[in-house]
Amino acid sequence: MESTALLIGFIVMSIGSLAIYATGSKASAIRHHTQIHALVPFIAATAYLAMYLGTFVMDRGDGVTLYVPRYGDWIFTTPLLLSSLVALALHEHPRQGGYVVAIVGLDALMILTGLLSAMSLDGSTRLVWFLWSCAAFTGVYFMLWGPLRERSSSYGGALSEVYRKNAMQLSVVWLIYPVVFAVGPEGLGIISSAASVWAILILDIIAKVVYGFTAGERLKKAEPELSKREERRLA
Ligand code: RET
Repeated sequence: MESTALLIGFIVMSIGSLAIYATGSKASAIRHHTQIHALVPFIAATAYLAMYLGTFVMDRGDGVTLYVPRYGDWIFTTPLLLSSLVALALHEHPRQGGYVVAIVGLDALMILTGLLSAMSLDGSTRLVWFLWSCAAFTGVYFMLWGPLRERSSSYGGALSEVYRKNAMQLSVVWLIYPVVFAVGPEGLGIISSAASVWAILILDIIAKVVYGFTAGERLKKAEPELSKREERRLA
């Protein structure tokens, strides 16, 4: 059951990566987004291959299966997806480093403490790490909808609209991950291990492949405006 889902994950992510790169814009103002959006499913394909082969798939000690490559995937892919949004929000603002470090730092802590929660055998320890991970997650949302949204709005026009739409799509999909985790075997154990693997596969396809395409299409439409701004800045 699980192995079918893992194999599908490997195939969909590999093809998705190539397709996002092939169809994405290579215009200088936005090609970095295409490169990032294509790299994300390639990393996921690697993780799904590892999980399919059983590499770093282990028993927690109480019969619950831990899929460690999943966290290895997320620790690289979620910062990449966020960096693309930060780069968009701060298109022409100098000194973006602080924003990238803050949001990536919070995001990495969210994934690491999520792994600690999944690894914990004791129920209350698991809950504490889960809540701490949610606190970091709240910080990520705060950055996206507070300072970054404000910066992107200061440009107005297509740029701020693409930021708002991409950030909204990402925020809605990402919110479902902790819910699946909480009801899955690593959390409360309400749904089976197989159901949780399938649910995360669907989420991963939406958050990486579908997002890569739709975010890329929105960027393509805004490309003339973004290029014009870039030309003006370089002039
Ligand atoms: C965990 C468990 C603990 C609480 C929280 C979590 C959030 C995970 C998220 C994962 C997103 C992954 C994506 C991958 C695709 O590229 C670690 C499940 C808050 C938000 C979008």
